[in-house]
Amino acid sequence: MSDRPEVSVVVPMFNEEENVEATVERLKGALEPLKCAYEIVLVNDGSTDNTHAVAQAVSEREPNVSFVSYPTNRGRGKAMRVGFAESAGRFLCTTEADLSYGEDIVVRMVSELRNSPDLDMVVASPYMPGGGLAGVPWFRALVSRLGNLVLAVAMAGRLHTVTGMTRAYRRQVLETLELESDGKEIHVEIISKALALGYLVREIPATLRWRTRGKSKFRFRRTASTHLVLTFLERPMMLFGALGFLMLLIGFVLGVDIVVLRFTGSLTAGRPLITLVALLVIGGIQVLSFGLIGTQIAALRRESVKIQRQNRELASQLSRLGLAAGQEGGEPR
Ligand SMILES: Nc1nc2c(ncn2[C@@H]2O[C@H](COP(=O)(O)OP(=O)(O)O)[C@@H](O)[C@H]2O)c(=O)[nH]1
Ligand SMILES: [Mg+2]
Repeated sequence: MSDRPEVSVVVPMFNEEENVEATVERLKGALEPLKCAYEIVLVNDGSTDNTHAVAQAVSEREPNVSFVSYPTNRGRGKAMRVGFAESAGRFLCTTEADLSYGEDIVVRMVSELRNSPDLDMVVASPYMPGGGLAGVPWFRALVSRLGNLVLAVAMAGRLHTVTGMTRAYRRQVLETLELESDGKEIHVEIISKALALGYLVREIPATLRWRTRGKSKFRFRRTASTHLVLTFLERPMMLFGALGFLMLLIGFVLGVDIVVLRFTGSLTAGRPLITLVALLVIGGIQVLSFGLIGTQIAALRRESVKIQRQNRELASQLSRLGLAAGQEGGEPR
């Protein structure tokens, strides 16, 4: 394909040998009716099964399929970043190798971006009204629902689903974000940074179906810990505010008790209760102060995302100018 594709679909894969062929076929079937140039970018994230061979064969056979691969497993975030760097489309989509949301979701997301020129990013959302989960084991569903609820509050409640990977972006969004996550927390990182930059993000209702082929690579401890850290980085007051307030409240109630004991005459000097009240009040104020400082740091992080974006835009303007000057002077470099 000579001209730039309109749509790139990035599919990160870790041990997905059973899914590669069928997923490419289904995506092709969904993308053809769009009547535009498209590419499917398969990223083999150090699979230990036959994914490499199968994906390579598919990419050699199919003109619209490209394939990137590296030998060790680096995590979903890394795989997505590699896929983004390989993609040339005006719209970039990412979705699961097992097509948990079906193949049509890609077309629905791209249509949404095409029809709304102000919109920068679309998220397939099982947790918004109209969306849902189908056949997902209860523990996974519970963890995911709770996680998204907490993260949504941390992100000022503008979205219902922030951890999902099935999304579509206008190219410029991904070009301006400085992304660093290697794991699946990259999805939260992208939303957090995109919102900080004022990009318009919209959800569309979607149903996530549990995979029928291949195994889920979900690891509870890793996912929970990375996502909890992100929540508190995003909104430190959710931890420090609640804890500090609780300490002050208990300190206050016990303080009232001491005053009552003092006036009923049964307070003995040096009671441990007095020390406890002092500790709770001082500790509570301290923890709240941590929260305030953390909030300032979170605001600074958001500012630095904006500065990173300006730097990237300046750098690309400079390189365009440099290129133009080089062409004018006729000096080949
Ligand atoms: N979990 C995980 N997924 C990866 C990794 N590298 C690529 N992926 C792909 O990310 C997508 C989602 O993975 P899945 O195991 O279904 O995760 P789940 O949806 O959270 O259960 C699939 O396309 C995986 O093949 C990795 O290191 N870990
Ligand atoms: Mg999955």
